[in-house]
Amino acid sequence: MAYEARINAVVSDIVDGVRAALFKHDVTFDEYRVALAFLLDAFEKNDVPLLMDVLFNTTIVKIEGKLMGGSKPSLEGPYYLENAAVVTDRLPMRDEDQHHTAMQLRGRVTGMDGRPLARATIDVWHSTPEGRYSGIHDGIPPHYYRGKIVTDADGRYNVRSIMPIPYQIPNEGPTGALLTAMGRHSWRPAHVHYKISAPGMHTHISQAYFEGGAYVEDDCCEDVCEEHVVAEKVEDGVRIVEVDFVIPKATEKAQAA
Ligand code: MBD
Ligand code: FE
Repeated sequence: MAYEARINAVVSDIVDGVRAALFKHDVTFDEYRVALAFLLDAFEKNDVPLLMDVLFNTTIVKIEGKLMGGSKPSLEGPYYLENAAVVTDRLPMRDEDQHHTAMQLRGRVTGMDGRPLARATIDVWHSTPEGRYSGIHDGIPPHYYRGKIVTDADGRYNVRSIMPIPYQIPNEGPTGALLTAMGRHSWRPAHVHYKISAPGMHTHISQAYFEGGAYVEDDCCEDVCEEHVVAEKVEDGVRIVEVDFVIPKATEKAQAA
């Protein structure tokens, strides 16, 4: 479809969908003004990325997963940092956090043909035991609880860290106010972020969640899917987070319907 025709088709359908909702609920002028003020406030306070994470980003993620094939993707979230250090056995952390429940991130990366992806880079990042992110929130050295893992010749990775906890997304701003006004909360289940890159391959972004954890069934960002919930498994007191990834080539993208 030509560029212009596609923009027209997508935008017209979005507008039709919104108009239908406005009619359905007989939205008043007062409510319309509140909505307009809300949008201006969200822009002014740079809260639009978070708002989009909560409302629409998961939809685009699902579409990408459908178009690309391979493992299902997840939201990237706002806290990826490009320049994490390469780690070989454990993510750097504060000394006082060493006593928290350990977790072992391990698994295997393959292509769509089932062959191992050697020397792929897996960026992993997760919250501190207080539900904060290094380099973003105050007081935590920026390289803690983050790292780039490089897969071995068999596509495997294996790195130690400590368990994150459920995390409350920033809720002092307009997005938090909207969730509260809707009677919703702003919690995400404990999660680990992954970003996998290798030359010529599609960059795959994912998250892992913990079976039975708080908010797994009720993520405010609606990102959790069954495939990303890791079954409870403990070896010598260490929570095993075993996740395999199947990554398409950058050129393997399926044709849009
Ligand atoms: C997060 O840590 C996150 O993962 C998402 C998706 C949104 C806000 C904060
Ligand atoms: Fe996160």
